[in-house]
Amino acid sequence: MSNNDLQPIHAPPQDFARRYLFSLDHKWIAKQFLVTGLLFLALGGTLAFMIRWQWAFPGRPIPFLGNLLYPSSGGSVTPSAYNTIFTMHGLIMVFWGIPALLIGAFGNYTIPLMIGARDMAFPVLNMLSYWIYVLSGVILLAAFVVPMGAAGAGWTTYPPLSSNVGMPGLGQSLVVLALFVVGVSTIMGAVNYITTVIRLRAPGLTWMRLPQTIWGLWLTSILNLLWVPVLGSGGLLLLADRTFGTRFFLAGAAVGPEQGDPILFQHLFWLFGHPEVYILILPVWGIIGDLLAFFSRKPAFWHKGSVYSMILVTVLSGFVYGHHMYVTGISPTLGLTFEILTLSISFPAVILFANWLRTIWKGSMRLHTPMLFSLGVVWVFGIGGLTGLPLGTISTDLYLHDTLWVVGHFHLTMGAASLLGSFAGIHFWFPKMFGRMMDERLGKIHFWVTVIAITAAFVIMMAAGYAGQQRRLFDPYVYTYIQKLAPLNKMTSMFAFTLISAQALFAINFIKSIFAGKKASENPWEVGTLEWTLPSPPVFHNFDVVPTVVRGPHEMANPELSSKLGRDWASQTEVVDGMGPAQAPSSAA
Ligand code: HEM
Ligand SMILES: [Cu+2]
Repeated sequence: MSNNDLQPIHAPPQDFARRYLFSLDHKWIAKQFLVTGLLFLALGGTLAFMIRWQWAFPGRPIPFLGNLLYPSSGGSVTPSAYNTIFTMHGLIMVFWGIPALLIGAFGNYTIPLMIGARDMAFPVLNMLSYWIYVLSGVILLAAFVVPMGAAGAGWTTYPPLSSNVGMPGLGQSLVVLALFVVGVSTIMGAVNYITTVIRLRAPGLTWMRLPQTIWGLWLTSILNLLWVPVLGSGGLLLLADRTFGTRFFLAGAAVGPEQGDPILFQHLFWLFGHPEVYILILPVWGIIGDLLAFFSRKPAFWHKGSVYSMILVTVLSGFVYGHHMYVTGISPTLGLTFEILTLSISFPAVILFANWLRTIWKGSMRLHTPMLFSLGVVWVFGIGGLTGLPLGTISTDLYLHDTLWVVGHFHLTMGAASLLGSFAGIHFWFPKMFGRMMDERLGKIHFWVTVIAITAAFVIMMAAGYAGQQRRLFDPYVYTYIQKLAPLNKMTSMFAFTLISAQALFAINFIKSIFAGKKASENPWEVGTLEWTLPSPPVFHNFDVVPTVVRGPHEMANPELSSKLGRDWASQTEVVDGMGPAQAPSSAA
């Protein structure tokens, strides 16, 4: 039974609801995730603006939004409102913004097209995963309008602060419920992605012929499947504490004889929480692993080594979470074990990094916007990765824990890298998604302003952290030792304001190009992966005939092939006389 039979061609739907709302087409669902994710990023960015305003001009009314949101305090933020701002900023960025882009949009769009499939293995599950994501977003937003406001216990939601004692009111419960529901959507997506890559690869598309983009997304889906349920279980127990008066995470005299344990929640949170940082970066590693090769016009250096490194990081990511808990009174032996495991995870990361540098080395680079953003990821991830070492090491972490060094570090490795990686992916696949090109000039201006401002904003933040400034402080300047850091904080905020406002350039470019961008050809970037063998945009059922793959994803600059084809790239399906592998293998081993 060939793949052609395995995946019958469905006729495109006719009615509006099936076509635009409850579509089963992975390409449309990808666009739904893309637009919804961008809106949540905009909300997360607005909250970041408010944080940085408060640190630059403590107590001064927030421009544009202050009077609307905080009329009772004359438009300026109150201490409890500030707790809600950074908590919801972190949660929205990590659970509703970035994953919708990297996993929801790119996963949905690229997986079937890059493996030669007509759709996901479970189209209905796919459609439902988007609408359950939307439902979780509605529950989350509802928390902003209930009495006493939304969650305010930090994105880590640690009890007892996140219990009824620390955060009375419905808001915190709604946010924990929203986290549980977005987790359900994530697991649905993971099941779909994992099955599709295993079952629907085109004939000849062996595992090592898969583009790194697909490896990144596939491994991320495995992490989601393994670790999101752990967060879900912690959330349910916390909801039980808040709603039914159980005491899973409550301890102390007031609790009575049945003592719970707040530290237990931290274990459950970080068992998920550390793999989560790789869930947000593996798709980016995959995307830039391909794009750096495509735009350097060279094969990806040691492709196999990069794939094995991503696999090793995926495995190790579940064994290092204790580095978030060095200051919880963890036993020295356990602490040291987590320290060694944490530092060892840098080896595969360094191999990946070295492979990226070797790929671009002596490449004939085409500095189109997707390439610039990919190079931006290499840059911010390089700095971010290095600054993680003193946090993985117990002795230095005891000093740096909960300072702005931590905040700066994860914004570079998780925030900036996933943001720049998302822009690289959007600029790269936009022509295939919408049949038009994005504006390169606007794209380049957006890139340079963003990469300079994001580096400055987060590196300077680390300097404030090194000087001892703690995170999550409503007014840091109540502490005399932080008062001298006020100018530094003001400067950081100026860079953050520049960064946030520069995203308007992207919004203009994105919307304008959808309707008025230059028409895109089938393969504007001249690369060999399967999606670029299709029209821009592809037909509803993707492939008229499921292709047969005869080579890897990065066939570039092969002199023999170039002389035969008269160009420096070959597609994964192109059989070239006299060039191996001539014969197409019977099935996808
Ligand atoms: C637009 C750029 C951004 C700026 C200027 C920014 C700024 C900040 C600042 C200043 C804080 C510290 C708040 C405090 O400790 O009181 C913070 C916290 C946080 N940010 Fe961002 N951020 C940005 C983008 C992102 C992105 C893209 C992500 C995620 C992928 C992210 C995730 C987080 C998380 C998880 C926290 C911790 C919240 C907590 O302490 O509970 N941020 N952000
Ligand atoms: Cu970690």
